[in-house]
Amino acid sequence: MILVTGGAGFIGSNFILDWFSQSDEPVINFDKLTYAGNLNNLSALGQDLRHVFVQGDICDTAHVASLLATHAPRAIVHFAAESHVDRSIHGPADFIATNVNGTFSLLEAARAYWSGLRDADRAAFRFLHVSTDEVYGSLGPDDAPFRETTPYAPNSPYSASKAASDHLVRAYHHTYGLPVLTTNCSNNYGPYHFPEKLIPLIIANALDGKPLPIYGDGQNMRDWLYVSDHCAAIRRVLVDGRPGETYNIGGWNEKTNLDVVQTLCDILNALAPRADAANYRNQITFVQDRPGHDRRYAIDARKIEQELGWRPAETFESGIRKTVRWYLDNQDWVRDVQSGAYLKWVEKNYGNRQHNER
Ligand code: NAD
Ligand code: TDX
Repeated sequence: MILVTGGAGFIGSNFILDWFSQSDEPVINFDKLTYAGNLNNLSALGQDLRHVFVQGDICDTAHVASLLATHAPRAIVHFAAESHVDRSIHGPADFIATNVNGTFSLLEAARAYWSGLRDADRAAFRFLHVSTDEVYGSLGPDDAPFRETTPYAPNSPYSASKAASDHLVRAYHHTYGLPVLTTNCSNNYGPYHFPEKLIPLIIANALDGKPLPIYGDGQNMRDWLYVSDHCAAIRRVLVDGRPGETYNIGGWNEKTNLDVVQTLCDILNALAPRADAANYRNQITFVQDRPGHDRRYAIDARKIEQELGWRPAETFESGIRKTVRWYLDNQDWVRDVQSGAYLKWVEKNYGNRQHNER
C-alpha cells in the first residue's frame, strides 16, 4: 500500500490510473478536493477496492498520522499542492499554507510514523516529494539547462513555496535520516489538465471561438513533458532512486509559448476545423505579461536517464496530438470543470468524502 497526496489533481490522478495499469498494490488517495481536485478523473476506477479515497488536508498532521497508523503504507508520494503560478501572484497565502506548512506537517507525520517502524520496514520506506523545475528560476537564452546542482532562485510565490518545501524535505533526510526522494519536473501536459493552464485553456478557448491569450511577446520558453512520462519517471525513482537524492525530469522539449499555441491551432485546424473554415491562429491575442514572468526553463535530464534508465516514451509532436484528441473526445469533462459541475458529481458519488475506507 502506498499513500498518494493530491491524487485527485492533474498529475496525481494520472499517476493513480497509471499505477493500477501496472500494479495491484492499493493506493490511499488523500486529497483536500480544492477547486483543482476532481475525483471524476478517477471515475474509470469505479468502486475498485484497490483505491481508497480519503478527503483531508495535509496541514492536518493528526489526520495524516491516523491514516498512516491505520494503513501502514510503505511509501508516500506527495503531489498535493497549490500549483497555478497566476493564482500565486493574486493570492499567495494558500500557497504558503499548503506547499510550505502542509509539506512540513506531512513530513512531521511521516517522520513519527517511520521512526516507529521495524528495521526492515524503516529501511524500505520512501517519501517521494514531487516538485518543479521552477525552483531554479529563469534561464538566459544561452544558459545550459537546469541540473540537480543548479542553485535555487525561485521568482514567483508558487516557485518560492515549492523551493521552501524542497528544502524542508532535504533537511528531514539530512537531520533525521528520513528516506526522501525529490523530483523536479518540467511543464506537464495531457489528459485531465485543468483548463486554467496554457495548453488546455488554449484548446478550450479555440473550440469556443474565444481569444487565445498569449502573455507578453510569446517568446517565453517552457520544456514540455507528456504526463504519463512523468508518472513513469516517478515510478522509476520510487523503485531505484537513492534516498536523499534529487532527480530532474524533462523531455528535452523546449518550445516558445507562441510555438505551442500555433501548433495547437494547426492540429485543431486539421482535426476539428471551424465551421467557417477560418484558421484558429486568427484567434491568437497578445495580452499583458505575467508579473515576474520567467523567461526560460529547460531541464537537463541526464541523471535520471543514466542512473535509472528512464526515457520519455512520447515526443512533443506525438504527445500534443494525443492531448488535443483527448480534449476533443472529452469535451464534457471540460464543460463540467468550467461549470463547477464536477463538484456536484463528487458530492453525489462520494457524499461521505471517503471511499472504500475500512
Ligand atoms: P493540481 O493543482 O492539478 O492538483 C493538486 C491537487 O492537490 C488537487 O487535487 C488538490 O485538491 C490537492 N490539494 C491541494 N491542497 C491540498 C491540501 N492542503 N491537502 C490535500 N490535498 C490538497 O496540481 P498538478 O499540476 O497535478 O501538480 C501536482 C504536483 O506536481 C504539485 O506538487 C506541483 O507542484 C508538481 N508539478 C506540477 C507540474 C505541472 O506542470 N503541472 C510540473 C512539475 C511539478
Ligand atoms: O493564458 C495564458 N497565456 C500564457 O501565455 C497562460 C495561462 C499561460 N501563459 C504562459 C505562461 C507560461 O510562460 O504559458 C506558459 C505556461 O503557463 P502555465 O500553463 O500557467 O504554466 P507555468 O506557469 O509554466 O507552470 C506550470 O509548469 C510548472 C505548472 O502550472 C506548475 O505547477 C509547474 O510547476
